[in-house]
Amino acid sequence: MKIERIEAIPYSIPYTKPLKFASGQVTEADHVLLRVHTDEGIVGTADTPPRPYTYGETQDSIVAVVNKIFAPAVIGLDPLDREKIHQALGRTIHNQTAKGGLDIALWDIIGQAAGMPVSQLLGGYTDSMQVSHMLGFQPAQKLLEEALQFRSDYGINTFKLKVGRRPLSLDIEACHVLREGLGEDADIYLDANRGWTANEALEVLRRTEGLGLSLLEEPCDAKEAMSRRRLVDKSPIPIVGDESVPTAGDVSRELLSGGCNAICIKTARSGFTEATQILGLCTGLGVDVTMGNQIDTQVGTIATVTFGAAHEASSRRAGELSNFLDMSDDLLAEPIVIKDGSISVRQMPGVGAAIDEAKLAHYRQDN
Ligand code: MUC
Ligand code: MG
Repeated sequence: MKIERIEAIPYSIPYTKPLKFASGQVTEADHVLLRVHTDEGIVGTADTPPRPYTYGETQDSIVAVVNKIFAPAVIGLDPLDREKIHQALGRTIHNQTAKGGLDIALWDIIGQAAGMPVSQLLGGYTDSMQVSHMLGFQPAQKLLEEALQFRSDYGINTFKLKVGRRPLSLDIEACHVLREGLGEDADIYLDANRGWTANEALEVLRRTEGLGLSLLEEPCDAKEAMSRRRLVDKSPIPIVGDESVPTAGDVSRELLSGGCNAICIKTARSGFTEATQILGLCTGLGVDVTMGNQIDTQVGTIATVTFGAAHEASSRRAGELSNFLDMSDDLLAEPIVIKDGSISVRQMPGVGAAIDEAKLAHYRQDN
C-alpha cells in the first residue's frame, strides 16, 4: 500500500457560544480536515485545530506545510512505514497539529487495512471514556448553571475550570461557587493557560484550600523556570504541563526540571504515535496523565476517545471530550453521543471518523 495524495481542506463552523480562556478565545472551528489517500482506496481522516496562541499554527500555515512540505515528503511511502514517515515529518520543526493530524490519519488507514478498531490496535484497554467538561470564562453563577446543566443533560461530574484572570478573586469566587453548588463528589480542576505568575498561582491555591480541587494546569509560563519549580514544590495538588509539553522531549525536560508533575496528553498535537511515547514516559515515571482537549470537533474528539480508552493510565481520569457541544454543526457523519457521562469507542475498522460529505462541501473554504 502507498500514500497517493493528501488533502488539507480548510473549513469553518461557527460556535454557538465562544469559549474564552487566558491565552485566547474560540468563536469558530476554523480547522483543517486532513485526508490521506492510498493507492488501495483506503482514506485516513483527521482534524487539525490551528491554535496560534498555543503553537503558532494558523489555518493557512497548516494547509501550506501539508501541501508544500509534508505531502511531497511522504507520498509514495507505505502508511505502515511509520518510523520513516516520522523521520520525514521531523525534518520540519514545530507544526504540532499538522503532524499530529497526519499521524492519526495514518493510524486510521492502518486500522481500516487491518479491519480493526484503532483503539484495539493501540492497547484495547476499555470501550469508553468518562467525560470532563471544560468551563470557559464566565461569571461564577453562570459557570455553576452550565455545570449543573451538563450534569443533568449528560451525567458529567468532572469539570475543568478555565482560570488565569485578574483580579484573582474572579477565579477564586468561581471555585467556591462551583464546589458549593456541585457538592463534594464533583471533580473540579483548574487550567490557567499561563495567565498568572507562579506567585499568583500560589495565592490562589492558598485561598482555595479545603475545596478539594484536584489539579492545576499550566498556571504560568513554564519558561519562568525558577518560580515554576518553587510552585511545583509547594503546591498541595499536581501541577499539570499542557502547552509546555507537546512532545516527548518536552515532557522529559519539564518533568526532570521540576516544571510540572502531571502531564496533559492531546492527540491533536501529538498524534497517536508520540502520545504513546509520552504515555510510556509518564507511566514509567509514575506520573499521572489527563486526556486534554484542543477545543476539538467531533472528528478530533473521537480520536481522543480512541487513544484514551486504549490504555489504563489514559482512561483512569475523565477526558476532556465535550467542547464540540458548543459548535453549531460538525463534520462527523455519525454524531458522538455522551451518555451517563461517557463516550463509547467506535467498534469499526479505523478511528471511526467517517465524514458527512454534504456538510464538508457546505463548510469548506477552498471552493
Ligand atoms: C487547554 O487545555 O488549554 C485552550 C488553549 C489550548 O491550546 O487548548 C485549550 C484547552
Ligand atoms: Mg490546558
